[in-house]
Amino acid sequence: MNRDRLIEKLKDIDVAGKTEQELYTEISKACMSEIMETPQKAPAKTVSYFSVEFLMGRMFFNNLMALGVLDEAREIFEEKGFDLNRFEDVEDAALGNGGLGRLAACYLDSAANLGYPMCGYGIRYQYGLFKQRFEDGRQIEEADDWLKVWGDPWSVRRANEKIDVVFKDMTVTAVPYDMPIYGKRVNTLRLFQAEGSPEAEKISEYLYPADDTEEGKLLRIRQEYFFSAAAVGQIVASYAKKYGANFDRFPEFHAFQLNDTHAVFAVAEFLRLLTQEYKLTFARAVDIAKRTFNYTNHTILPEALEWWDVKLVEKILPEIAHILTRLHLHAKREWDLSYPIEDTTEMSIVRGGRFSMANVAVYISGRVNGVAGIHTKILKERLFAAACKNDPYKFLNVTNGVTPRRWLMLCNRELADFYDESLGLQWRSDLEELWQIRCTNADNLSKFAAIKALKKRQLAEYIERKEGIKLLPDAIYISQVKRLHEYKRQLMTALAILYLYFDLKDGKLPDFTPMVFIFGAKAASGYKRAKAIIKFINDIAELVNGDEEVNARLQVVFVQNYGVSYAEKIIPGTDVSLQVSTAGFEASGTGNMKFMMNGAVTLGTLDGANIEIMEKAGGHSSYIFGAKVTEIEKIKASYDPGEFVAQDLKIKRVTDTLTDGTFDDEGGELKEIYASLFEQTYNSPDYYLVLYDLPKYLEALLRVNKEYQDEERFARKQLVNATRSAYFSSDRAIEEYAERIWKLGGSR
Ligand code: 26Q
Repeated sequence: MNRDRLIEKLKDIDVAGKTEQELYTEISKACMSEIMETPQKAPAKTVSYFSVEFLMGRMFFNNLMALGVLDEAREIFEEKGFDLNRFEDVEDAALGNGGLGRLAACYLDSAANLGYPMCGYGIRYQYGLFKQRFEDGRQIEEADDWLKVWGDPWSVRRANEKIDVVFKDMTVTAVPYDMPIYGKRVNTLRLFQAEGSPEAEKISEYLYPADDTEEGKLLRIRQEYFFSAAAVGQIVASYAKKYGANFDRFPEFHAFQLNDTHAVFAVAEFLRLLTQEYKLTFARAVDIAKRTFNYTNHTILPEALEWWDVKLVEKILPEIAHILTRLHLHAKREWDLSYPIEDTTEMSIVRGGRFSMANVAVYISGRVNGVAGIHTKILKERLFAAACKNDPYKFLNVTNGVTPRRWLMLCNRELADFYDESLGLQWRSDLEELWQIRCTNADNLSKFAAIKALKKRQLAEYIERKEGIKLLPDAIYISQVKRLHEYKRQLMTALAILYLYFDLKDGKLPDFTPMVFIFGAKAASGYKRAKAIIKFINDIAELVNGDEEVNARLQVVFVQNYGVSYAEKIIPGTDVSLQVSTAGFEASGTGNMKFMMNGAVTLGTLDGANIEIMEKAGGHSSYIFGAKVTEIEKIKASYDPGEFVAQDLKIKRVTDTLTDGTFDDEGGELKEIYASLFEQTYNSPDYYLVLYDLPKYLEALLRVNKEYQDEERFARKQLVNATRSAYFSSDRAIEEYAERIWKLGGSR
């Protein structure tokens, strides 16, 4: 890539008479042509990252920054009378639900920037994650036709590299679209589009509309096999072209990473190809697969584990079902030889007429990792205890990370500029340098505080434009942005806000610093209770914001259509990051890391990566509360939420609002929430300990409220968080994967 030449190309672009979209395409294409001409060193070993989700967000600003032309491009087009910020209307590439998909995007970014060869494989959904708006406080979903207005200039269709994927009832053509990932090397994200017939096209039409529960099983199986088989087919064919049918050296050149179990059919397809096309014995093929595949687990929620009915798989993929069954027997025989006295039922690939995709992944993988220390511990002690007992070295932890390019340099360039001025540019490639910033230095503190205030103003302007709500200017900005799920406990925050509201009305909080609560979350379309919680929070917002007695001190806003681009605004403008999941349920969290990097303090439970974040930031710079993982079981044994609430009338007053007519409940949503807290539903009453942890949550919030009054001291806590966040860079995470899992050694 030739930067000067690119600048010249940009200067040559004429803006007159062009639509925004035409200009967007032209500028993007100019960048693409430079990217594509960057020469590539042939890699020694390549990582193939299999993921059914890639939540890339907006590529325009990120890529211009990566190419080092963002500032100059802004100036060039400014002079021509065009403000590049108008491209903030470009749709996000939202081909993912949440954490797992965004992690894949961060990892692609880091691998490219560190120079590791990695190719992402996934599906090019025609419609990404639904767009969300609120009507009467309720979530309305709309199809995300992300290509319609702006197209996709950042990808190249490779029709000549298409490949057929065969199902029993149809053959589907997988057409690759390649998106270059620009860094020290140019890597590729290859997304397959399904073509050939109207039924075929359905496979890549929609992102599976859930991040946790089940829906449309057959289509989901088709999606999973579709992209896994296309990717494996191409990788294996290109290897065979070079080395023939001798696959002994395959693991020298390829490491496969399964981003959760959603691509486990890749294992079966790999075995199918090696045994049927290349005539290896089954045992030989399994041996090679074992040296190639690795698996990352992202959730321990039982309802999110993949179990596919053998009958269902047989129906559309009989050979694949046969291979998985054969693998089951193969594994059993191996276990009988290696651990004859152990009970290995738990590790079984087929159980009760279903394939356990997690057990396939664990059996075949050289390395299995969790995504935060405590999560990996739970995997080893509970979910995969039997497998771990027999093969402890297979399991390891790699705590997640997020890319500091998008989540600091791009979304908070003021903070990045401050670091440049203080430290020079070295920190940009080594975040550990940030430890050198002195957090007690008055000059540093006032500069940091000014940046935080500016980012808060920018956020307030943005929210006013998008939602029509004016945020209080002099308040603590507290954000809870993430998918809506009971275990993440947005409901607990809602109840805490109501509690504060009543206290304020009763004049019980005399020195209260104004607080603004910012929510952002999408609820899975079939997840009724999550949708009810959105409705409840919007009801509370209406009550609080409309009450002249309190609305100068308390404010609630639930932003619509939260996603990557919204996050880029909210995170830098936040003082306090809420990470309040029930201990043991959030595998890691990655939003928590983005907030830390931008100098928000964490108010949260000892769950997922919060634990490690609070370790790095120190107890004085974090607000920890709530039941610990080790206590949960004991608490639950004797916990009765009805009794609990009866002992605290102020909490009872808050939960009573769900049924006492404080809010209109025509749709019955609030009653349903009430039932979830006090009755046996699909879970035991208050399964996630919302009420149990509420008093301690309130204490923590009030501690923040009080300590924020000493603004300088609070800014110090924030700066400590920002400057100690290096560990949560995805560069660190990818280095760990490269060394401990992929064995990339000399491959860059
Ligand atoms: C399950 C069964 C059938 C169909 C789909 C699914 C399914 C789909 C998506 C199950 C899980 C997901 C997504 C999980 C996810 O996003 N997990 C998050 O991963 C992050 C990255 O590691 C963590 O930080 C979060 O803690 C974790 O919740």
